Amino acid sequence: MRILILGGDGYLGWPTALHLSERGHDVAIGDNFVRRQYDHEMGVESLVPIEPLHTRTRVWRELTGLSIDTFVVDLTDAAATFAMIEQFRPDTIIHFAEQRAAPYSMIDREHAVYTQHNNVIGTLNVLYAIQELDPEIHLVKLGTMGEYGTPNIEIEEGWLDVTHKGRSDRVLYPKRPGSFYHLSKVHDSHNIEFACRVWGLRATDLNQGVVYGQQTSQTAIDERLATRFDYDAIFGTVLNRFVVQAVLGEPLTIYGEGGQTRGVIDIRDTVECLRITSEQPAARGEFRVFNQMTESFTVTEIAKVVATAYSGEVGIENLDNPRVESEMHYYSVVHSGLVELGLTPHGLSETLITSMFEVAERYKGRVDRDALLPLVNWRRTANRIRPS
Ligand code: NAD
Ligand code: USQ
Repeated sequence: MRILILGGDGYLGWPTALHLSERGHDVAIGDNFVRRQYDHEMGVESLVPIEPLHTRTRVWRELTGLSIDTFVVDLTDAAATFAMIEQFRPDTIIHFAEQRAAPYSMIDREHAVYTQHNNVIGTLNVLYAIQELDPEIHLVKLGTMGEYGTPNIEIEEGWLDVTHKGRSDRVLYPKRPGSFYHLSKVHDSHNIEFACRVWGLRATDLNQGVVYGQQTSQTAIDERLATRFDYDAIFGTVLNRFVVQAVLGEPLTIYGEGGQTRGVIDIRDTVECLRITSEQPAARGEFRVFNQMTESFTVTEIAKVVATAYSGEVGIENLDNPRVESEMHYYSVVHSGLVELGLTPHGLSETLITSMFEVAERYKGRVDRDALLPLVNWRRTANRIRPS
């Protein structure tokens, strides 16, 4: 199968490209490297050094004989997006290419507008390109569990059967997201569902939980194939941050009471979900939704798992929550669709966390401790991103 991976230079896109290449697919990557620019803007770097994309693909070819084509394309540029798809002629497009940090989208007006423009317009351009160039292409789009928020009823996989005043219908599950970033994903989901309904496109929306881990069997072959590891308060996700904080002897930063519950997934399961979904496409006209998470934990539980797994002393600090979110709530999620298609999930284990401690230990000299502090407050419309 010919698979075009948009955002293939990122944390998840790069390991997915390697996984699918190793499985015999013809893989190409499209990316504009804007994630590397955010690092310059924020004054931080991935904990683990990462090679330029051309070095990554060269090393992969030298080690395996497998080629990965690359396109330097900004998805908000419609002409370039159409040209890339016309040239590569994919069967499947996996779309990771968005600004993905909730705190980044909440810095100020400019970052909120950038995030929604980049994400929503990029996805619209991809939808138009598919419809005009080849409507058989299966779009596999990364959504997020945060689209749903934390409703007081069970979260279904995308759709909800409703009976209201004696009449019944099947509707898109109501959304109540928690940042302008998460909202951009809701807007994407609606646009994609509409394109499936009116043009008969085929799409799978993967509402993914918070990802943890840094290595897959392919990235571990050679350090030049490593994917990024973000630990800062803007791009770093909770479990990855807690691992780095433990190794540095810094307290684990629980925001608020810590009762907020999130679905999580191991990076090795992420890449496998993408393979399974690509190899078993949605039908024409179908907007298929899966909840791509394997377990859920409160933030306090995640902190305790990390503290227990670490051999040294670990402090835990409850900070005033910089976000506006429920800190104690009901959380129950249906996530059987991907398992039914063949996913065998990895549970969060001490072995995995121990391997992350090893990575953090090796590179801890690269950490900028100031970048650990959460400075973006949801209640403010203009935030500093560095301590003054
Ligand atoms: P990332 O920022 O590391 O990677 C995204 C890639 O997309 C980057 O390489 C970036 O340069 C590229 N990109 C962004 N805008 C682009 C544009 N306009 N044109 C071309 N390329 C562009 O993010 P990630 O952590 O790998 O996440 C990938 C996807 O998965 C995102 O859509 C994110 O919302 C979703 N997701 C991530 C997580 C997580 O925990 N990391 C969880 C759930 C969902
Ligand atoms: N949190 C802490 N302490 C920290 C960092 C985070 O308590 O040091 C809390 C947050 O308040 C939040 C939870 O942990 O309640 C998750 O925060 P996060 O930064 O790990 O994740 P989030 O902002 O939701 O975003 C990440 C990815 C995003 C993806 C999302 C999946 O950056 O791309 O969409 O996870 S989900 O959370 O399911 O929406």
